[in-house]
Amino acid sequence: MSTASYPTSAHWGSYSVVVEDGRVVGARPDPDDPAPSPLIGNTPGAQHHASRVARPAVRRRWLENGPGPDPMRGAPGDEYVEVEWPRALDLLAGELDRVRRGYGNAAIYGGSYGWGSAGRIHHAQSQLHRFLNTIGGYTASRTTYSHGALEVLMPHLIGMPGTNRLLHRAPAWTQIREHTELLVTFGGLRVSNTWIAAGGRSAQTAGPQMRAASEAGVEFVSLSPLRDDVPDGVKAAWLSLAPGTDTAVMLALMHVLFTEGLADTDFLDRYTVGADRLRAYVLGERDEQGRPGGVERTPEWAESISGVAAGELRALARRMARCRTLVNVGWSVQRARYGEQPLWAGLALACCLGQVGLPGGGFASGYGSMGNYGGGATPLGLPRMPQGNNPVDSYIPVAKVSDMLLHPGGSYRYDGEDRRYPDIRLVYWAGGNPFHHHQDLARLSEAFGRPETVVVHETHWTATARHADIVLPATTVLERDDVTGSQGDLVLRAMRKAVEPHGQARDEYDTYADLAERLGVREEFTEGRTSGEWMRLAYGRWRAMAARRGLEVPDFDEFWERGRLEMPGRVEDEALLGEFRADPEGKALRTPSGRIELFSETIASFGYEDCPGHPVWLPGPVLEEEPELPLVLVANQPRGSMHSQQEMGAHSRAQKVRGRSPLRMHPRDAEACGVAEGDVVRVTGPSGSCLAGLVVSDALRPGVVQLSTGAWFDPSEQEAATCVHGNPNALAVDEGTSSLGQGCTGQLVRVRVEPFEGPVPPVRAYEPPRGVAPVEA
Ligand SMILES: Nc1nc2c(c(=O)[nH]1)N[C@H]1C(S)=C(S)[C@@H](COP(=O)(O)OP(=O)(O)OC[C@H]3O[C@@H](n4cnc5c(=O)[nH]c(N)nc54)[C@H](O)[C@@H]3O)O[C@H]1N2
Ligand SMILES: Nc1nc2c(c(=O)[nH]1)N[C@H]1C(S)=C(S)[C@@H](COP(=O)(O)OP(=O)(O)OC[C@H]3O[C@@H](n4cnc5c(=O)[nH]c(N)nc54)[C@H](O)[C@@H]3O)O[C@H]1N2
Ligand SMILES: [Mo]
Repeated sequence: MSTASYPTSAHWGSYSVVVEDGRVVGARPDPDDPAPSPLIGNTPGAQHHASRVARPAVRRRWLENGPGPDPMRGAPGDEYVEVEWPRALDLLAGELDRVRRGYGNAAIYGGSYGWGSAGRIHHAQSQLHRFLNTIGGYTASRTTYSHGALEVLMPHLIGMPGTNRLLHRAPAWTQIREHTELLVTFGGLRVSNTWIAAGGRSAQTAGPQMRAASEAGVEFVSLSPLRDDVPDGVKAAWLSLAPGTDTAVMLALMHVLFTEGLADTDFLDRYTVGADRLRAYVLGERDEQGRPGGVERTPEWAESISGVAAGELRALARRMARCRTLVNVGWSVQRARYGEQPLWAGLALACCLGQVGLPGGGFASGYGSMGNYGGGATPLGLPRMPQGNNPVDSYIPVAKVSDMLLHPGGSYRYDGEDRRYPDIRLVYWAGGNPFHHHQDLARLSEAFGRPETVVVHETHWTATARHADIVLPATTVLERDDVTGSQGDLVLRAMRKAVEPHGQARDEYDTYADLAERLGVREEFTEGRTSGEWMRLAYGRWRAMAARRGLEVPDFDEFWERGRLEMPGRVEDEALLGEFRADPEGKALRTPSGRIELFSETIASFGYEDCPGHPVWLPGPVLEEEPELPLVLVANQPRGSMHSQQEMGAHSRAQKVRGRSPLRMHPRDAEACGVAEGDVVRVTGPSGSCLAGLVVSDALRPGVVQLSTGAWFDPSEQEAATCVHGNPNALAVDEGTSSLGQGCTGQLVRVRVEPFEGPVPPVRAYEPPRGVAPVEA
């Protein structure tokens, strides 16, 4: 028997896999990782799981009837035919050619949202986009499910793309420990979320750093519906608030600052525009349109909405004004209807405190949402696979995918534009699982019935793969060479192949090269290189860029031999908008006013009722009393996995209750609903239902239940529930944050919870579809 250990990396960290006789049998944390993520325990079970895609497969109905809309796509019992690679590639190349000639390249949807894997060369989206660009382009997607509202709103307010500066250059935890006295976080600081970073982190430092900050005396206040949104060992005051009410709380905190003379008027005058409009609104002198009259946004008013005591809010506002305070708005808070408002109000609140741009003070968004925030920054990017240019300018905001497929030519509003959906004939997805991530899965299933052809590359038979006409098996990171790293982590890592590909799985690069060959553009796609040669080239280009900045890194061979390198040029002392604070004229922001826009003429000119010219209180749909749906469900990120990936692995499985995702509920609510610990329950929301396993806990605010995302969508017993496995998107509502951002709103939904009567149906989510032969790995 041969045993070896291979270092690898995933979005959930860097670790080693133990390989015995060609099979991954274990996962070992890196010895110098202070707090390794338990998600690595999912890898051995997932790598060789029976749900791996082993051979190219084509849906029988598509094969027999030809391309066309088909409401049967994804239906339980739908059958596949396994074919040889050359046949699959011929079919797909022919179909791509038919669609682009008949309808133009904009009829191909290649938005293909999703996290794929950590390696930067075999990055699924980059590969797909490079290929589609080579054959004439595609309809793309913009922004993310993570922070769609933020990405559109923030450039209007601070004149810089949010994700680059605002998020990645947030003050490091070391700076927080040194300078911050009070960290007020809306949406908690969920340590399990910090296990994740795009490209993975070399060591899980966020949890230990939060604890170190707490031990050093930084005070934490967590506003959240869950008490355990803060890591053990961090002393935090928990202000339990009703989901979707953060903006009311922020307006009330500003009310205290304005009425008690605590607002920093010098800062507001010098660095912001529109503070007077906002002040008049907060004090009830003006309504959201600037007309005389309105509601005074007092702490008592906010208490009646949020449930946080007025006295607590007054005390908090006073403390915030006295201390060096950092206001963090977690991304979950904006992943809901009117999600732009808490971001804008949070920034305005930080401006009223006058500490924006000071070390350890001001505004941030992303601590506790992902591991790299607070990790410091590097001026260098990462080696990457060049994607080329898309000659087609058609795109949608990413979370509009169902709308687009269901309403070709339909109109919608987005960031000041009146736009129309393209007419999509072919959907091409690689590295994402929309049947995990999108809201209202029954509607998404209907939408996937509309195009003529759906193509999916997958490692596993996900529900998305089961909605495809052509499914091509992709290698996992353990089956290929790659490099990775992540922003704010600064360690570039080699990822060496550890095992042979499962079945007939291939590197997507080679799949695209062969497709490009059939379409007469192999040379344009490959430029004569193998993927290994691209890796060297990408590294070499990155090294040259470093050299231009006077930074030295070893050559590729040395890096590959060593397995990792520290990226030079670490920056830890950033303060968001620090340069602007120091020199407001010379470093004026790229906003119309050159300042932070607490009132935006641009946004006001769009005339959106769901996002007017300054932050306002707009009660979202989860605050509408509905006797049929008395509870609010928080669909946050799972502790057991990253999204749907490796969700069948041991660590994730151990958290399930009777094979289903755990639904957490306060004991009082459990009693009222007539359900008990360990029960299989039915959760019903506006767009459908799912089954889940009950966990009773007093860490939740009464009236709130929690069912994290992740469960593989299982519609196999639809009489029992839309999904019998526990995917909250079976019941969530498919609606944008507002006409401005059109971001994902999957975090919150109204539900009812009932005992599930009758025989409990099996979970079939991981069984490959009919016609697919089992494979011994
Ligand atoms: N209700 C609700 N829904 C949400 C959220 C929420 O808060 N509430 N959060 C949202 C957020 S923030 C996000 S980012 C999304 C995440 O949603 P996704 O990013 O779609 O989720 P993943 O499970 O990571 O999907 C990645 C897929 O890529 C596959 N894959 C991995 N490696 C490769 C590869 O090399 N090649 C190919 N072809 N495939 C590969 C995996 O098997 C997996 O199926 O979910 C969103 N959905
Ligand atoms: N383990 C693990 N970690 C992950 C991921 C994963 O799948 N698994 N996904 C990663 C990805 S892609 C992303 S984008 C980030 C997302 O990062 P976030 O969006 O920050 O994470 P969530 O877990 O969705 O939400 C965090 C907490 O916000 C609280 N919350 C919900 N609604 C409200 C509200 O209205 N007000 C307030 N004040 N609090 C509220 C909930 O209690 C929840 O636990 O997480 C990343 N980290
Ligand atoms: Mo995300």
